[in-house]
Amino acid sequence: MHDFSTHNIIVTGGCGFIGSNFVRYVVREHPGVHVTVLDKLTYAGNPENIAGLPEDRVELVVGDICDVALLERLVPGHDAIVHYAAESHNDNSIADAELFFRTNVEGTFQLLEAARRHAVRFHHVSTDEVYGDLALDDPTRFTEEAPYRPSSPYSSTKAASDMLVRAWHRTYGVAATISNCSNNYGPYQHVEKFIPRQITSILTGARPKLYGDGRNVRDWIHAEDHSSAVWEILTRGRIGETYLIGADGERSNIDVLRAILERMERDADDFDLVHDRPGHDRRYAVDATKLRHELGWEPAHADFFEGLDTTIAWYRAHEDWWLLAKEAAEARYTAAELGGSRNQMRAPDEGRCE
Ligand code: NAD
Ligand code: TDX
Repeated sequence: MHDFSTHNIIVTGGCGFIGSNFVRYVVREHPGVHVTVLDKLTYAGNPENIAGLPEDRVELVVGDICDVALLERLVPGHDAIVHYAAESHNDNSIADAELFFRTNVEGTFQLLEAARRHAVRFHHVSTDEVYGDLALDDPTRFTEEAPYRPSSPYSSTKAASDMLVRAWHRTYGVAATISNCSNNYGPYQHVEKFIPRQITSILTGARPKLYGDGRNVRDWIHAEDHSSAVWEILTRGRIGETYLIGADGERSNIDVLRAILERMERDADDFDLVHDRPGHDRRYAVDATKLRHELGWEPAHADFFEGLDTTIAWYRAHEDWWLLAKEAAEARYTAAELGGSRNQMRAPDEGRCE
């Protein structure tokens, strides 16, 4: 049972990868809740992601979180805002950071102001990237007390948005919580991101591209487990607190890529090493003890390879969902190559995989 009313919630970014997973999760698991999705439908937002959900449970409002007049009309009458909307891709932020600043910082500011004016509960969805990175041999993991040390334009705007949420809670008493989650995977993820990019490259006959030496480590969690964790924090988390979300899923990029290649019956070396991402974070690792102990949360998709199998199967079966987006995403990568040669193949002597 939750101790405050969550009958009528706004989910920003509910047509994106993780936000739409949360909308589907709430509709499936919490029958009394109505969801208003506020989404600008950028290149990353797709109404298909929430298609087929009951009309009396989910309403889509197409709009910008920076639109104050829209927020003034929309927010009254809702119990909570669950804030997923963001520009979310590191590579895009390196090519052009301006929209990241506007949506991630200004957009969060406008939502906080609306939450303050109308005394609405606010949950802010953020990332473990605000803590910077760890060395491969560092025995520690990120905790809620780790210092903020963002590396990329994307993660610096997410860090700024977290700071706003903390200040709006302390200064104005906004009933806010924050979650910082590790790398998500699963169906409906945009094809610009690592796992779906590699799967769809293989499906379209292109060679996967691995940045740098491929030894960077990400801590993977299935998007379904992120959704269940956000629900627990929204309904039972302590106001003013931050919770890290992670499922002990540390893996190197090259191991993940080789697992994909093996499952798709391709040779283990059937990929290209390409120039590294500027400022590329080496390793993320999340310690989710607080969430597990305080709220009793546990991931349901603890087997990464099982999750990878169903994710590959989903992309195989949904080419109509991703093909146009794939062409556009690869065109963006090619344009970025012209600017920074980030994705150009390295000369053979520049680095090899072990
Ligand atoms: P996504 O890019 O797939 O989706 C973002 C959604 O936000 C899209 O539907 C887009 O249309 C919408 N949007 C963008 N700008 C908007 C604006 N100005 N107004 C209204 N809507 C707007 O992103 P995602 O991967 O689903 O990430 C969702 C959230 O989770 C982000 O806040 C991200 O920082 C956070 N997060 C992501 C990960 C991950 O692994 N992808 C991990 C931790 C946290
Ligand atoms: O083609 C690629 N080749 C490659 O080696 C791509 C797209 C990525 N990579 C590497 C870079 C990273 O080390 O794979 C790793 C994962 O890359 P992304 O999918 O771009 O994710 P990342 O930069 O780790 O950020 C993600 O997790 C944290 C999300 O995009 C963020 O929104 C989230 O906050």
